Amino acid sequence: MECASRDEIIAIQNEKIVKQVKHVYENVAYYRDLMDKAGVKPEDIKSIEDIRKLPFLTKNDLREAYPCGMLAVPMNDCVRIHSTSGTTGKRVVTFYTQHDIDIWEECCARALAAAGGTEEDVCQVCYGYGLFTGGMGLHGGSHKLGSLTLPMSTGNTERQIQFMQDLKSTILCCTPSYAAYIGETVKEMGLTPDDLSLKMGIFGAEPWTEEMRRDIEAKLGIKAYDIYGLTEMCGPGVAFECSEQKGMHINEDHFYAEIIDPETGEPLPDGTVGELVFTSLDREAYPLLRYRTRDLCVLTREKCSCGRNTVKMCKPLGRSDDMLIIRGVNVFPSQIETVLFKEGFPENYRIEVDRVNNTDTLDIFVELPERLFSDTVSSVAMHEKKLAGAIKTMLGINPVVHLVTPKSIERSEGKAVRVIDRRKLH
Ligand code: DLL
Repeated sequence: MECASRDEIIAIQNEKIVKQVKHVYENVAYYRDLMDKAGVKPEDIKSIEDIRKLPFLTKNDLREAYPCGMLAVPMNDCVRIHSTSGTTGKRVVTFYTQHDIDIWEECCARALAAAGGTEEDVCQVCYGYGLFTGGMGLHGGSHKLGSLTLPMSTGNTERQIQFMQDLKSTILCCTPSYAAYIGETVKEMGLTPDDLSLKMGIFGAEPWTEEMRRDIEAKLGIKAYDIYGLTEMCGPGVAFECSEQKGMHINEDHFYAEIIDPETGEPLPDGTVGELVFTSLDREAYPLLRYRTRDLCVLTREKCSCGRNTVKMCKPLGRSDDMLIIRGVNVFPSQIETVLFKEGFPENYRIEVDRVNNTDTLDIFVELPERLFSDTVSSVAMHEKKLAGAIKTMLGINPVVHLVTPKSIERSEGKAVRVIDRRKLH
């Protein structure tokens, strides 16, 4: 399937979308109302091209329909739920039939295989298990591939490393920030990558830069692959990197991707930055049509050296709702991370935004690398000034940089919280 031609992929999508729209219209009253309001009937959708006629869904719709309003099969037919972490408002709960689980695990198995994983591998899954989709998703993918699966979940990092050594784990699955933390702990334990058998990592669930990739690759002596997904579509495995490590192949036989202008909702051509929209083509229990992810992204359709013909998405450039507007300037945390790595500060950081006397403030706390820790106060001040200058060049606004003691910023075992915006509290 993964090496299907473009024509074959489109034929599959054409067939699936017609069935899926009918399934949703007949079984999800909430979406039927949206279609009726938009004046679209299932018969109007004859091929994947017609998808543009369908109304969008947003996270707000899912919250409104919480918990079962988007369910398209009887609850009895479902075998599992998962949920988003939902820091604000209601969580999103997503349901799966056995068929949905099978598809999801297949998608994750593809991701592992694309990175070179086989049944010979030992796959240590250190994404959180439970309602979060990371643990169970990669776990299922690893089983499907036939690898020996270590269901570690997060936490107890020294024990993770002990297992890694004792069971000779070859694949590590976790968030990139946890991978970096594991790398640090390996060093602290007096070990080097040569003491481990790791070959590759499957890292995702949060934004990470190319600089961070290189840092993790060096710390753990592995190749680090990106994996993308979201709870609303199934979880991890919607898209994954291949050996080329340039963009993530979307599992297009299950998910149809579009890029739209976030302001107008108009579709944008390949190669243009916009909001990523997904349609699940064959999910039974929780089939979302034209779901707006809020992730800003670019799609490309060039031929890939790995032989897959599926559309690729770039690393998400940020979320439209993660973008900070500081003194009127659009700032993505990833821009700051890129500068920090480039300037030789690959350790942990935290961004704090506040408003004092009606003016936005931007404070960036960065851990001192060990090599600079014994420096004099004046040389630390000089580094702070230099970093602030580099960030000003990138963003156009002046931050205050604070170099802090190594290891003083809290480490993350799941998704890292790097930004604290206190302005929302006012
Ligand atoms: O994070 C699913 C997942 C688990 C993906 C494990 C990969 C690995 P949610 O918690 O619903 O689901 O968060 C989804 O996380 O809309 C993106 O903003 C972000 N995200 C996910 N993968 C990546 C990635 C899981 N590779 C939201 N790069 C998405 C950047 C990512 N952001």
